[in-house]
Amino acid sequence: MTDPKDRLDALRADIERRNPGQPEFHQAVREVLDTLGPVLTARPQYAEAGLVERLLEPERQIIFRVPWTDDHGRVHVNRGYRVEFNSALGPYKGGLRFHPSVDIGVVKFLGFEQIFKNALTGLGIGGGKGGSDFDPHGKSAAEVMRFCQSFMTELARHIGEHTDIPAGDIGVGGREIGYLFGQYRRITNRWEAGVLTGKGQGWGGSVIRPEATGYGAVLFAAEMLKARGEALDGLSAVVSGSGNVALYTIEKLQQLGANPLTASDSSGYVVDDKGIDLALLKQIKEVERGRVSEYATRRGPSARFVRQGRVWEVPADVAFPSATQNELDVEDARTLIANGVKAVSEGANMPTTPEAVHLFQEAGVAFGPGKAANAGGVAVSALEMAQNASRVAWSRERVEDELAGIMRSIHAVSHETAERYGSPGDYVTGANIAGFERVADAMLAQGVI
Ligand code: NDP
Ligand code: 2IT
Repeated sequence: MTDPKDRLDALRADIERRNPGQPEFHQAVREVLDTLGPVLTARPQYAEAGLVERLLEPERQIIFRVPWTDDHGRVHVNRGYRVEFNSALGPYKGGLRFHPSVDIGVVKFLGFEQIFKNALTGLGIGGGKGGSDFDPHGKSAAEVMRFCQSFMTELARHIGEHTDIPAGDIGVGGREIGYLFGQYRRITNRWEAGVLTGKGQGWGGSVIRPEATGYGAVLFAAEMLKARGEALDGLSAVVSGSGNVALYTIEKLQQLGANPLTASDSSGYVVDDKGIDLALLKQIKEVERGRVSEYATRRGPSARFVRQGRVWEVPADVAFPSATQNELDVEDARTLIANGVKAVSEGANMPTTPEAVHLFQEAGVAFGPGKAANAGGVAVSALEMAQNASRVAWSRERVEDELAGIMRSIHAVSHETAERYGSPGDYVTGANIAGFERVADAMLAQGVI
């Protein structure tokens, strides 16, 4: 039989040839394939069943036109996507991203990662992702609503509580989920709460869902530190982004006694020597939908705005990339390591370039990959689905406890799997193999489909 390594190399080359112009998808695939050699050697039945080949091909890819009219009566046309990647473990589950950089390659990278992340939660959810190249920045609420309604008019026929359940991601938060849900309900004439997650708490949303991704990323960092006999309490932190994930990363860090010093957006970052004033940052980002630079203007002398700078140049003990893919490169990793960083926990999806990941691992920094570290968001989405199915709302304490338990269990299985396959402390290998095994076993049992 072919050596697994040769087979994986051939598969990678094949993916690059058959999916041209999709660098993010190639990167996500390469990062997973690079770690699967040992499991394919140990379990030849996976290779015999063509499992990796099947995993790499989405079950379905949907691309559609989204026409909408702006406040001045001008017509615009965007492109909408939903990639239903793998449903071996449950209905497709994953967010929607509205950002000008969205194309089919970006949606496929996110959908591919989602398969393994969702498997790691231990809950019954398959992997999918969607979105649009629509740019919400500078649009009025009425324009965002009309866009969401047009987007859902097409998407509605493809989704459903037993089929595919979207949620938020970059550019899609509670407001957008509300507009999308309203249009779905109007089109279908069904109160189908479980078709979208991240809903408002008065109409089917789960407590803690807005907080879950950021909270989970911090809990994962705490677990990594604990495994080394250390704790978050008293540590300084750098956080990138100032959206949903970043804000609740900062909140949980403060709850656990750490001191987050930074936040950023695509124009630059703020650093606050006294630690971030979260009430002010939330007011600017969540209420006023303003820019992070305004924080420095309003906070006073302890804070400054660094235009076009990267938060990674601020010395700190732990780092939380929470904005977007490839935002932390090899130069940034060198700087963080030189400044003595102990742990990096990815709140965003694939924010660290592969070369930077290797540098962290070589330097002995605890590195938590997004598939494991940011799985708290989708995990609480699955808990929202459970509440919707039973028409019961759980308490804050119950959801917080469940989230903490899931993050501990993702850490434990990633840690244990890395050890079992001869890479102790390598959470990338551990998370990839643990997620893969769960999906692969389900696919094996369900036959060649
Ligand atoms: P938001 O839209 O709430 O916030 C995104 C933040 O990242 C903003 O501060 C934004 O700045 C910044 N950002 C986005 N794109 C870029 C870019 N190309 N360059 C620089 N800055 C950028 O999104 P979320 O907080 O929900 O998502 C952040 C990351 O977390 C993403 O990678 C997402 O996939 C991931 N994630 C999200 C989950 C969730 O539950 N929401 C769950 C798991 C992962 P600006 O406003 O200037 O664009
Ligand atoms: O990347 C992600 O895990 C998300 N954007 C959340 C997906 C979800 O279905 O809650």
